[in-house]
Amino acid sequence: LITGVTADAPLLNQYRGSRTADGAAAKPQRRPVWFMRQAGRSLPEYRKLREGTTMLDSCLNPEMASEITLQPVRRHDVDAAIFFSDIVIPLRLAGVDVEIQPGVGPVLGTPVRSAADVAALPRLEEEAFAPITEAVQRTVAELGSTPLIGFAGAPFTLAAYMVEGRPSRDHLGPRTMMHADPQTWDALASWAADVSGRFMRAQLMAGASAAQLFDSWAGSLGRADYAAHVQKHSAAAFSHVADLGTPLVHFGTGTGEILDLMKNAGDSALALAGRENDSTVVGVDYRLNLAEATARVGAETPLQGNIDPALLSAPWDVLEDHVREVIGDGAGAAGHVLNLGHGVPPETDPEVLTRVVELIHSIDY
Ligand code: 1CP
Repeated sequence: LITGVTADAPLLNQYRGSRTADGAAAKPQRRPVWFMRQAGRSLPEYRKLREGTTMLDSCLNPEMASEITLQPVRRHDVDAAIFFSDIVIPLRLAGVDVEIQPGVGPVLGTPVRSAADVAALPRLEEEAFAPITEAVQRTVAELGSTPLIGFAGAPFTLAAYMVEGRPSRDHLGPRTMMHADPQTWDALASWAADVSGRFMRAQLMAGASAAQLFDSWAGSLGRADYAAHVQKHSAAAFSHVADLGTPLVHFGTGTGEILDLMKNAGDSALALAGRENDSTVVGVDYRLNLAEATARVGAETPLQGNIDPALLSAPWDVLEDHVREVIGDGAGAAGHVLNLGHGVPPETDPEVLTRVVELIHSIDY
């Protein structure tokens, strides 16, 4: 049964396929929109607050993490907040030596490449989530009726950083490991699924209303590899939260060829939790037209996306035409939450984002 759908949560209505508890179509008051990476680099108030604090320290300071989460909601009037954190936070909480290097991204002191390395990974203790719980509770108290989205990195994307030890383009290390040493791969991906799933659960238990799994780099995998070596681990991550009744969102970039498998990863966790009638929300990147995405995943699947971030720097009329096209292409899906096809580029003019939100809210439907 779909519960908790209220007239004041247009985002959750769309995530649930616009259905109310009795199955009737609900018409939200406005078309919902939020932006991946809305919290952070493009905002001057973020850069000011972060001065002198490392990225991961700011994530683990509940007051700061909460304030950064709220900044884009105040500024842009978006329909959801995304929790300010990072996909490598569960690693740090477990005691793995990881940093976010400015201008680079996540870097590990010791990459994880052998069966012995995986066996030596520390256990993530439940108490370690205390700063996350506190930050989410503070944030939800301030947000009122605006939902907070929790998130985590999917096992493949997280493991990609762990094996490479730093950002990479082709993710050769993890892709080699899943074939050369499938047992070690499965052990590593299981560890990653456990910490990511529990990270999402901690956020939902503290008051977040939906959870998004970021498999940002899954687009480097062929269908056969995703199906054999990755899908079950992403399903396992979702299984940590599927019983909580909230919408689940699954996003990756360059994933047009595996979009149905990504939906199935979430749907299998929902089915295990007795939620056969709910569909995973599929996050679509800018490469795939939303009407084509619906053809690939089925009309019962709510979609999220997929404004091309590159067009945020194009002349306004070009951007406006593109946003209207995305809305038209998403009309055939059970629900549609507007978003970008990947994160906000750091150099984006924040006023353009505010204007995009105003445009989306002004278009009737
Ligand atoms: O130097 C800085 O100011 C830090 C930059 C930064 C920020 C603001 C990083 C380092 N992470 C974040 C926050 C963050 N990361 C959020 C906050 C909430 C929001 O969306 O507003 C989220 C959801 C993430 C998730 C994340 N981290 C992803 C998945 C999303 C995506 O963009 O694909 C990934 C791949 C990461 C790893 C990461 N962390 C930071 C960077 C620069 C990267 C990417 C590095 C790479 O290219 O491999």
